[in-house]
Amino acid sequence: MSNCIFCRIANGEISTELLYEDDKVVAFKDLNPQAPIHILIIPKEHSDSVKEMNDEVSIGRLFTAAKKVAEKLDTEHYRLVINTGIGAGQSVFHTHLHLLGGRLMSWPPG
Ligand code: DGP
Repeated sequence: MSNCIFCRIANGEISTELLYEDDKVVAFKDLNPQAPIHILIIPKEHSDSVKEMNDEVSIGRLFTAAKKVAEKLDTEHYRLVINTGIGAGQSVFHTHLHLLGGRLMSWPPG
């Protein structure tokens, strides 16, 4: 049994409603949403952060999946974020892409 929470979601050990799944990626709602739409898109294969992802195809597939999720949710304006490292706000050390939408967002972020 993995002690990585996102590995356990990706492999079905923790039952979670998936909004999207393919051979490399799953997507599900964030437990602590920061916007009306807040989805996490993760690779099934574990890496601590995007810094450890070296496979360009897998990195690309995260973004392709995010676009599909946005289309599925019919959201035209959205933000994609990858927090990398504690100083950038990363708290779960399994690479994930945040898809945020459904409200106006300011720039620069806080
Ligand atoms: P970050 O801070 O960038 O590492 O984002 C981690 C996000 O993961 C945070 O917004 C809360 C979310 N999260 C943490 N644990 C769980 C969980 O068990 N299930 C779900 N759905 N989301 C989780």
